[in-house]
Amino acid sequence: FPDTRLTLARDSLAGLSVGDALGSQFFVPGRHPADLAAGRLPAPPWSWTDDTEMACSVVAALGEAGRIDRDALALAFAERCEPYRGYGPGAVTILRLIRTGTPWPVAAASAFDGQGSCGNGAAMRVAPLGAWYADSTRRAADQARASAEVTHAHPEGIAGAVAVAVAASLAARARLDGGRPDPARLLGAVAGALDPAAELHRGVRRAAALLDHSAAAVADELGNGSRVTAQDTVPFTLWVAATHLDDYPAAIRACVEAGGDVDTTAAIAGGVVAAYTGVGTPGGVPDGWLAAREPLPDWLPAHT
Ligand code: 8NA
Ligand code: MG
Ligand code: MG
Ligand code: MG
Repeated sequence: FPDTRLTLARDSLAGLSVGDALGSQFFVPGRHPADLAAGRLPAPPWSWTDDTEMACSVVAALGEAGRIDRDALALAFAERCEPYRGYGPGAVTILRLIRTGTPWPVAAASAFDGQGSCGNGAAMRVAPLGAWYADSTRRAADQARASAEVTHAHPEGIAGAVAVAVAASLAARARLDGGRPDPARLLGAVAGALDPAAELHRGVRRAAALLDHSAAAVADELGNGSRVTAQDTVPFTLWVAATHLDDYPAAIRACVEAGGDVDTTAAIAGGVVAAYTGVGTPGGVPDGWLAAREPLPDWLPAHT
């Protein structure tokens, strides 16, 4: 099973990083989602952003220790942060504090006037962790919470990570079992893993009630990440993943067409879907898209 874990996590990371890198191309003025629908891809290389940089640290942490050590993960995030990658303003401050010796619980709790961050940054990096724990949604949720806490002290920021990890765990499990999860059951299981008091719990349940709606209508009601919070990002993104679980390119197109925080919606949906489809398979991450993405850092654990 250890080799399987790394393969599932690396496939999810491929989908996450390609979604991030391709999605962020649509922030370039003059580039239109219709280009993607028509098969006109941006010229490579597609640079990845903070979403991928942090996800690589999560996968490396699992590869090294087999679990999340919060102190080590906080330091890895802080030391590997290349600030030009498009980090959120709260994240930049938290990571600078950690880098200069502030303990992560203090740094994370001080963000946003002591509320902690409910940014979508803990959710954007966590799908490969869910794929790693394909054998247990409970363990996926526990470890997602640990991976989130080092930067996101706000309960909604943490719930966003739990939701995405549980979805990716179920997607990877379905791949191993050779089944295809029903979208309503997948979203229902994700909602069941969340605190019923969380706004995100309501958002995911609402997503499950909108399965026969268009992506545009769902984004309109649930948000497309334009506020860059977990609550505004994760319900729509998991709706996309659940309804396009066997078609990676279609999931990415749905995120791009919805607009908003496109690097992050495409990273999250791409990470969950690729945990199910894999890479270079029918409906999977296209080999050509992977080749167009900027290479990942060389400190990542290799496929065995
Ligand atoms: P963060 O902790 O800075 O949070 C991101 C944003 O969420 C903040 O800038 C706030 O606007 C909002 N926010 C967070 N906590 C609170 C709160 N308690 N009350 C009110 N608003 C709050 O960083 P992060 O790592 O969570 O963010 C990740 C996102 O930043 C990703 O989308 C990533 O791609 C990047 N990013 C996105 C955009 C964009 O698409 N507009 C721009 C820059 C950076
Ligand atoms: Mg980004
Ligand atoms: Mg963050
Ligand atoms: Mg983003």
